[in-house]
Amino acid sequence: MKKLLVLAGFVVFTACGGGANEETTTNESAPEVEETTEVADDNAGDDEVIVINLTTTGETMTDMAFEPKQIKVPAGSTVRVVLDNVAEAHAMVHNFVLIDRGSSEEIYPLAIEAGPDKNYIPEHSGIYAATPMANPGEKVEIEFTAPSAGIYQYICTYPGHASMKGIFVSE
Ligand SMILES: [Cu+2]
Repeated sequence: MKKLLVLAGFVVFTACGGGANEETTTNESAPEVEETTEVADDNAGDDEVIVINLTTTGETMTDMAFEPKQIKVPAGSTVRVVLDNVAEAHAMVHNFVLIDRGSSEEIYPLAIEAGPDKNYIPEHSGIYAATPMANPGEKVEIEFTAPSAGIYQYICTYPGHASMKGIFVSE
């Protein structure tokens, strides 16, 4: 009997999953059994987490980049950014830092001041969320509440990585 319920839950999840994907840029993670039972619950949707799979590509300072370069989520939603650093070169150390658009030039020097002990993440009112640094081949993640409606930016605060930028839209 229990098996039947779980199976029914899976069908529901799959149906919902299609719609939810429109909100995320990519969503390749296969639904876990635990999640399906959660969704089968009456509270489905209340504590939904939008998973954003973000990759950092490139092996040099000239071609390193975030992929995708734009993320769009509903304002106030719970977002989990999973940053997958697929690079192999040693200098390709990256993080994801969500900031107020236009504040990056102020944040970069502060990040260098903060240094490796603080993961190159300074104290700054324009920073909303940040992952730890991901070494080449490493995956890191951060869960946060999407800021109020507006256009934000995500950057990498590793020294010299100012060319890595993306647009984060809360709507
Ligand atoms: Cu970087």
